[in-house]
Amino acid sequence: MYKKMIEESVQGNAYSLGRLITFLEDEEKRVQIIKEIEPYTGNAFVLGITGPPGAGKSTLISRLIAHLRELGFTLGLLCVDPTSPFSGGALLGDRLRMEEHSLDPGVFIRSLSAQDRLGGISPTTREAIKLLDAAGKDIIIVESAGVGQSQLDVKRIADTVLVVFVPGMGDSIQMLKAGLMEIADIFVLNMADREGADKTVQELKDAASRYMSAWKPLVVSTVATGNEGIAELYQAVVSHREFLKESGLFDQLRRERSQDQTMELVQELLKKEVNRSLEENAMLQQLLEKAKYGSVDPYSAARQIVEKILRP
Ligand SMILES: Nc1nc2c(ncn2[C@@H]2O[C@H](COP(=O)(O)OP(=O)(O)OP(=O)(O)O)[C@@H](O)[C@H]2O)c(=O)[nH]1
Ligand SMILES: [Mg+2]
Repeated sequence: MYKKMIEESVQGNAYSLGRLITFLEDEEKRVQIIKEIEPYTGNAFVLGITGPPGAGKSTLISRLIAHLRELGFTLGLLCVDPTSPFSGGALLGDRLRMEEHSLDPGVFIRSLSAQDRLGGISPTTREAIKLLDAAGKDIIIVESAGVGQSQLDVKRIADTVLVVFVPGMGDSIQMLKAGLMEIADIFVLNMADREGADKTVQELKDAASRYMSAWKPLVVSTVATGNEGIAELYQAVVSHREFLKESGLFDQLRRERSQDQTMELVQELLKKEVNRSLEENAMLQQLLEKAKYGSVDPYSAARQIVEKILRP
């Protein structure tokens, strides 16, 4: 059904690509599109960028895109909206920051709502990456503006994760504690034109040196507004990519990602199935009622319900 649109998208038709991404919001359509698109995927490199609100992620991405275009790469950019009341404003700001790329056919930019996942990685984001990949984009950048757990989820879809910091000691230590330490492949200290940059760089370097893993995060300073440090930042990405390829982690991570996604889908399908059974089956409803009034304890009721659903 979506064959024609997918063919057009694979051949570089941005209009069809945009429509397909819109269809992803609908689960039925998403399933059909993904079945068809899978054979075309697996070539793009996925770069995730996260960090606190206002750290300069969008400005940095805009500069990075300009640099990557000069090197001849085609690009896809997905901005995962924050669900905060500020998202409208942030979006408008992003649009302005990305304006220089809006007429470039080599760059496809799309904002995605993340309402179902609080700024994290929704099924739509995951599959939009696949669509961009199939459409031949060499590098796909995902800007995740969420905070907390949702920031960490970017690791689940990206090959390389950049975490953007700004000068100021308290903040960076807080962020590292919040779990960003585990997901960062590269620490970016943006706004290096601000006071305290040297000190924060040193802290980040100290933190990186304490990593127990084979890859120790690289630390890069940038001034996004002044276009400084962008080539160095890309070089750090290249180093990480080489590390992933040489160590065999690149393929391993991607396989794990497919497995991870499958598990997620299994759980979703089961949940739906359970809800459907509970709605339709009077005996199960009775068990729920019994738990409600205390004639059966919740553990026993839950076990009996699951038993009856799985082995009716
Ligand atoms: N001084 C200075 N200002 C910067 C730098 N980079 C970005 N800014 C400014 O910081 C503000 C926020 O930049 P954004 O790129 O919107 O930050 P962001 O991280 O994408 O913000 P959200 O998407 O809202 O989380 C803008 O006013 C930028 O002009 C920098 O290197 N130095
Ligand atoms: Mg932004």
